[in-house]
Amino acid sequence: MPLRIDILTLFPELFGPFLSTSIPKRAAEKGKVEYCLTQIRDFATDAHQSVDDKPFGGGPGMVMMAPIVFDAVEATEKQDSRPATRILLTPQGKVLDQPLIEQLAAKERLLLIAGHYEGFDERISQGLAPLELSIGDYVLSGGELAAMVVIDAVVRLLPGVLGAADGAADETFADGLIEYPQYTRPREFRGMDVPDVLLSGNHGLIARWRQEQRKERTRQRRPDLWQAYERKNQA
Ligand code: 6GU
Repeated sequence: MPLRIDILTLFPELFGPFLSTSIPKRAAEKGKVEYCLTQIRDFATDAHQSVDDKPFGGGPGMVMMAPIVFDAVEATEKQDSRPATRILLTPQGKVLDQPLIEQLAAKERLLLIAGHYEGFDERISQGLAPLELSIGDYVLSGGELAAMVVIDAVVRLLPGVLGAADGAADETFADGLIEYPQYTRPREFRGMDVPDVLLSGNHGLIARWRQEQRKERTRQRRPDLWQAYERKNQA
């Protein structure tokens, strides 16, 4: 059974080119994932098809209305008998990392709720109890780009999506270190050479050099990751 990913959004058209390109497309073509878009506005009930309203207590911006989001979630969930892992994309959520992505890739169904406007009525979190996820400490105008980030990071981990050659095993974050530097032709470019070790043909030496590069770059560029790596590997 493919992983089912439901996407609830006011802008389903944003997802078309993304889902029909590159790895997300390949994953669906290989039967590893199925994408199902739900237009939240289809669940509006007034003449103007409103999905948001002014905040009680005043203040700027508009707030997504709870009844409409509840109806959209419940109607979407009924389309399939498998229980969905509900995910609300919000800058108030837990910041995504690779271990969390790995957990999501092991589920059978994900339901992503992408909001727009200033935010969601609090009773959406309270009543639907979704996992609340953020993609970083900056503000986007909506959750759609964040939903695409989640989808891309998840589907590339599904078994059989990436070829054996470009497997997800030995890359950045698989073990908490960033990637080693890579080179391809030409051997010399504008006075910059490829490190000799990579041309040596000595695969053991190359593997050791790459691992040293990963550690050194992580130490210099991502002291936060380096601290976590050292803690994990001292025990
Ligand atoms: Cl998930 N949504 C919005 N609107 N802004 C964000 C975000 C999500 N993650 C980081 N910034």
